[in-house]
Parts: sequence; structure tokens; C-alpha cells
Amino acid sequence: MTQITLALTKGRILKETLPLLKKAGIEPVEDIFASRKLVFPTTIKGTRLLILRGSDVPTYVQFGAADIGIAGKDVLLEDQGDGYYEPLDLGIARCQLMTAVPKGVSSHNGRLRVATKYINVARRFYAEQGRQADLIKLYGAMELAPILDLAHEIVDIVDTGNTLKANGLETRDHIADISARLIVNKAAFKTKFNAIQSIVNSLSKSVSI
Ligand code: PRT
Ligand code: MG
Repeated sequence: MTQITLALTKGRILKETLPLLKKAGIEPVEDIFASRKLVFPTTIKGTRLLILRGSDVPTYVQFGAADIGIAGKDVLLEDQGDGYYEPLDLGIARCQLMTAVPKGVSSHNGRLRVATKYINVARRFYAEQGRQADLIKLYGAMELAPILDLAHEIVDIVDTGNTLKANGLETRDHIADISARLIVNKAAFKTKFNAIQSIVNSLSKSVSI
């Protein structure tokens, strides 16, 4: 029997992932939200789920500790890892990566300070724009940085825009459309081809229903 390990992103992506997995016939045998466990067997023998931080999902898949992963495209753009394919857009947890600035403030002249947790994404974006930017790494609450003059602008996820608005910011440049993606370890895709292809196919059907 082929053992398949799926690394899932906890938090808001997980809530939308479980119904998709269920439609694909993969169900955890116990309630993930009622448990502190990190590994869950499923109704498919040999197939188990890991519940991880999003930014750890590509790492587990790249090194083959998980065969398949589900993570936000923002996380994958920032990860820049190879060692995995990205065969399927799951169409869930949709949002956008944007730059944001204090409302009504015109473009900053001179050297820009940008706060973000997406350092690699931001470096590429400003380089493509031909703009000099000093990047400041934050781990959360990016919206605070312009208010306290830590940065002139931020690079962050925007969905409804309510968080920006509540903090006196507005969007400026669109960087990327984001949704959760399926990734597959390259070596596992060869050695466990049938089992993985069957999961990718079932999931791609549950996405399109
Ligand atoms: O917990 P950890 O630090 O690992 O990450 P996290 O707290 O960001 O995780 P979580 O559970 O929020 O899920 C993050 C993933 O969900 C991201 O990698 C995205 O792919 C996806 N996603 C979809 C979002 C949003 N929508 C979203 N709105 N991630 C974050 N947000 C945040 C955003 O950072 C901002 O603070 O929601 C706020 C903006 O929402 P609006 O509606 O006010 O614009
Ligand atoms: Mg969180």
C-alpha cells in the first residue's frame, strides 16, 4: 500500500480545504479542530494529513517529508523553493498581494522604506519597477508600520480592504492574485505516480464542482 502524506496549512485555508478533501473522498478520522494533534489518519488507508504553518508547507514538500502540500500562492512566491510541482489552483482563500500607503499621500520621493513579511516578493517587485527600496521584515501587523513612520509603504495581503481602511491606508500597486495551490514533491510524483495522480484528479474534480 502506498503511504501518502498531505501537508495542510492551518488557519483560514484549512477551513476551505477540508470540504474540498471531503468531496475528493479524503476525510480525517477525527475532528481536526477539536484536537491538538498535528498528524491525522484519514478514511483512505495509508493517507495522512499534517497540519502546519503555511510557510512550513513548501519546506516539508520540498524535502519529501510530505508528498503533497496545500499552501497560499503568497507563501509559494516567497518560498522560491524548487523540488516541487504546482499542478493545481484550488481556487480557495482568494486574495491579492498589494502595496499599500497612507490614504491620500502622494508617492514618496527618494529612497523608499517598505515593511513586509514578503521580503523576496517585495525585492523582486521593486526591482522590476526600477525603484530603490529598503525592505524591513515584519512578522505581522504590517498596517502599523506606515502609521508609526517605520515605513513609507507595505506589501501585504488584501481581501476586502477593511483592515487597510481601519488603519488609514489604501491600496496602490497590485502585485499578484493569490489563492491556495496544490504542490507535489518532484521525486514522489515519479515514485508514487498512481496514488498522487489519483488524488490530484479527484481534487481537480472537487474544485470544478
Ligand atoms: O499564522 P501564520 O502567521 O502562519 O499566517 P497567517 O496568520 O497569515 O495565516 P492565516 O490563517 O491568516 O492564513 C494565511 C493564508 O491565507 C495566506 O497565506 C493567504 O494565502 C490566505 N489569505 C486569504 C489571507 C487572507 N485571505 C487575508 N485576508 N491571509 C491573510 N489575510 C489577512 C491580511 O494579512 C490582512 O491582515 O487579512 C487582512 C486583510 O483582510 P481584509 O479583508 O481586511 O482586506
Ligand atoms: Mg495566523
